Amino acid sequence: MEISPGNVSPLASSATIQQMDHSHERSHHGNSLVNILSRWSHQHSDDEQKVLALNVLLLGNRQSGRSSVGNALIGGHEFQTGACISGVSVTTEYRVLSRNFPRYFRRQGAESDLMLRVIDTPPLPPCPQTVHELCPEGVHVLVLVARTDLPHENIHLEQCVESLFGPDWRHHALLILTHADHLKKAGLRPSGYLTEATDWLGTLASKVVGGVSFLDSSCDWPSISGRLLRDRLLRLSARNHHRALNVRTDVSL
Ligand SMILES: Nc1nc2c(ncn2[C@@H]2O[C@H](COP(=O)(O)OP(=O)(O)OP(=O)(O)O)[C@@H](O)[C@H]2O)c(=O)[nH]1
Ligand SMILES: [Mg+2]
Repeated sequence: MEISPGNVSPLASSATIQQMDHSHERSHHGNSLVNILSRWSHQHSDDEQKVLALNVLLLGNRQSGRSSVGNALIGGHEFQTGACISGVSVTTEYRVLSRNFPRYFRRQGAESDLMLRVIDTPPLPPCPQTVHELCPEGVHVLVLVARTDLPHENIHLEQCVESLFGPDWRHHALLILTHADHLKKAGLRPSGYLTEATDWLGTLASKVVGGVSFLDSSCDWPSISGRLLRDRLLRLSARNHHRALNVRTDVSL
């Protein structure tokens, strides 16, 4: 399911096109058809250059905090979160939410919107065919989500992404460790936590080129940490020249 709560949608731009064509038919001010169409196409291609659209895939185990991270990224509460009941995850189906952040950054000397397409997922393992259907042009950023207070889970996270995307996955990945409030309560610092972390988590943290972020949902992080996360994600994608990773559909996980 895909919802576009952001400010710009494909529907809005096609409506603009129709309106411009229509006003041209009624124009009596001497502008030739060719001039008007050429001006429109320049405007249109300028507009297209000013939007960077990135596919962002959330991956993690049951109750890792994936949907909460998705909410932080889009700066909202549209992804449903909550405790699982009778061992069943709250998120049982893939869900895509798009949000546009107008004039978010500058690119090639011009202001550009950032359009995030965030894909929330059921717990691991992911379904290659579904990921491919939702992102036929590939995934720009992989957001791996794990809990600080349950470090013995998620051991298969790295295996899953490697099988799904091949060895290049690490250049597109960042790791988010949720439930950071538990660290505070235990008197641990994030840096100390990582050096003490279980083998698989320490290894994963050293592999992800996008680095590690700690999140605490007991703070107001959808609005505050969301911005920091988006910045980090954008920097990572820029390092890859906004190239997307293709999904391997010939694997079974
Ligand atoms: N204390 C605390 N609770 C958190 C944090 N992040 C998420 N939670 C809570 O943990 C529960 C699970 O969070 P979700 O974001 O729904 O996790 P999920 O991985 O999407 O869960 P499923 O879809 O059920 O697999 C929810 O009740 C959240 O409110 C955090 O940083 N600290
Ligand atoms: Mg969820």
